[in-house]
Amino acid sequence: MLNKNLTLGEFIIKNQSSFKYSSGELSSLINSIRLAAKIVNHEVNKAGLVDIIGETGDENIQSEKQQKLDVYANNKFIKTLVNRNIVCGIASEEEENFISINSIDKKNQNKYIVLIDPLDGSSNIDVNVSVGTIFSIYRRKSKIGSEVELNDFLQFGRDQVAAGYIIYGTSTMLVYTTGNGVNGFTLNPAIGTFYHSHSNLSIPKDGKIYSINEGNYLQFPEFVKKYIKFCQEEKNERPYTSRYIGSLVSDFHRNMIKGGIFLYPQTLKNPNGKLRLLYECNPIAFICEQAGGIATNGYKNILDIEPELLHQRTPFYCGSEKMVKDLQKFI
Ligand code: P6P
Repeated sequence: MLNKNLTLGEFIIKNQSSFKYSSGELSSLINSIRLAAKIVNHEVNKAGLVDIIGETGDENIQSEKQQKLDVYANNKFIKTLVNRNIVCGIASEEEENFISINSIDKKNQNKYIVLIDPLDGSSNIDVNVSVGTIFSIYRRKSKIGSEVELNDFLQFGRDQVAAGYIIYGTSTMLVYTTGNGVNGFTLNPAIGTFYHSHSNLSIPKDGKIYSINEGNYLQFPEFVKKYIKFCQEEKNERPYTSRYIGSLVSDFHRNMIKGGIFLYPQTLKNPNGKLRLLYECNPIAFICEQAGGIATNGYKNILDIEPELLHQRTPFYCGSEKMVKDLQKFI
């Protein structure tokens, strides 16, 4: 039963017994992400007013132009997580290598690592379109107290203990799962509190929205071209509609609420796909599956892809079960 007066903090306490690991640490983890989300939200919302929009002139390791808010968000999430003394390692889209907290605090006994895309969809910042933060949480595999290792980050998506996103949209929402369903919390900016607004989110089994950048059509694999034509065929009793915001969190969130499929195939420019496995596709896939949807690279469930590189990319198809299965029929 949804209680919209329940705050995120109260929800975590109420449900921490369902988290199979030490509840206190998870609560601290989600609470530190909540704090960072409020700080970043404040900057995103006023970005138009101060000189924080625009490019820093630097490039991140993806050789994408870094927007100032990207850098700001990255620094805030890392600082909040380090200061709260909760995790032993952090990996970020904006950082070439992972950050070992152990090297900062030798007594670090923390068990969790976080992978994060601090500001996804950043190319939309200057045009005032929704952007988001995506996070993925694992328990470390290496010995507690030792230096965190690359293998702590290269874990199967299926082994995530929690994952979520913040969407800085018409309202700011934090959506996350710890493996017991998906819940959404909406920020009341007047008092800076997230309230439980969406209980046990589930993706409709079918839908009519397909989200893809059709500008790359000529480069798509044949099965994707066939699926797009299937969606556009006259005979459909309810015509499909194409919706593409160009911000993964926003496109996925809409599809989760209304039903739909998001597609980012490989292209000539990105032969392995554009989206990153560890801090974009795996967390979204975990949420998608928890909400009753499917997330695949076309051939394999995203959560079962063995990671080899911190910033590796993958083709990504996710959303309503029937729509993803319809797509796979064309493979
Ligand atoms: P394109 C944003 O840069 C992003 O990483 C995702 O949020 C989004 O889904 C995708 O890239 C958009 O890419 O090539 O269609 O602009």
